[in-house]
Amino acid sequence: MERMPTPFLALTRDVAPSMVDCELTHLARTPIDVARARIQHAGYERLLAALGCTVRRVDSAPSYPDSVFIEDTAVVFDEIAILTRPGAASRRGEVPAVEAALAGLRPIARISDPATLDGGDVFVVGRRVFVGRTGRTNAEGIAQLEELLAPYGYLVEGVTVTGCLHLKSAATALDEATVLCNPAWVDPAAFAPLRTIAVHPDEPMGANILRIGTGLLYDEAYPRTRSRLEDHGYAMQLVDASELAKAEGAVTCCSLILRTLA
Ligand code: CIR
Repeated sequence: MERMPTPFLALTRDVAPSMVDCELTHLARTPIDVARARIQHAGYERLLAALGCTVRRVDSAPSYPDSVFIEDTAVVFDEIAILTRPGAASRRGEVPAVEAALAGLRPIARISDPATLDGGDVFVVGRRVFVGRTGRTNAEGIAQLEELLAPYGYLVEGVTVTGCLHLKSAATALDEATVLCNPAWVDPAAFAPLRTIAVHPDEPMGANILRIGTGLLYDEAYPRTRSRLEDHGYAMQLVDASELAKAEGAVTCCSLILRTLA
């Protein structure tokens, strides 16, 4: 009997043994327990499956410390997958294996020199594509993304971000009408007329939530923000991602979610 396809495909990547040498921009280096990070990552993958994803691991890249953060290497739409040129030079070698994994799933395009763009700087609501202006994504990267997406009717909007690594450290979508954000790092007006919900001020890192269809996956480290979201009627699956957070990663960073197309 033929197995029913799941609504989503999640590409993930193993935690590299070299993760202790990861890039850090806004965080001080603290010891990372790689074995524990692997256990947390496996728990994350189980939740992806529970939220309707077939989880497929891209070939591991032991010598790329940040390769678990696969989100930064591509931006995937139903119509096209765009390979990025990550802002950190140390991460550019992560891209070819992701290209191989995406081949056959979507037509492929790429961001090219001198542009830089990290997938962590991009989120989509409807046909609006919000892109952070950050240390990782430059104006050329935003312009190239705009050009690549224009034929499909997407509107690319640059968003000023201060104080954190990526746009998605500061804001992510909860659904097609609402953005969770940290107003200290991004001006909520950038998303108007969408509704915004602010993180609890004690939880500045709490604006990163992973939306999969109508499901939400969130880091258990932000209980005050979680209760705000629950008060608004949101339910979420919780994961412990504390070791990944020490590498400045969060829940969206560890997967590329593709809608399964008929
Ligand atoms: C980096 O600095 O590139 C990694 N240590 C963390 C990347 C996190 N990725 C993401 O937020 N999309």
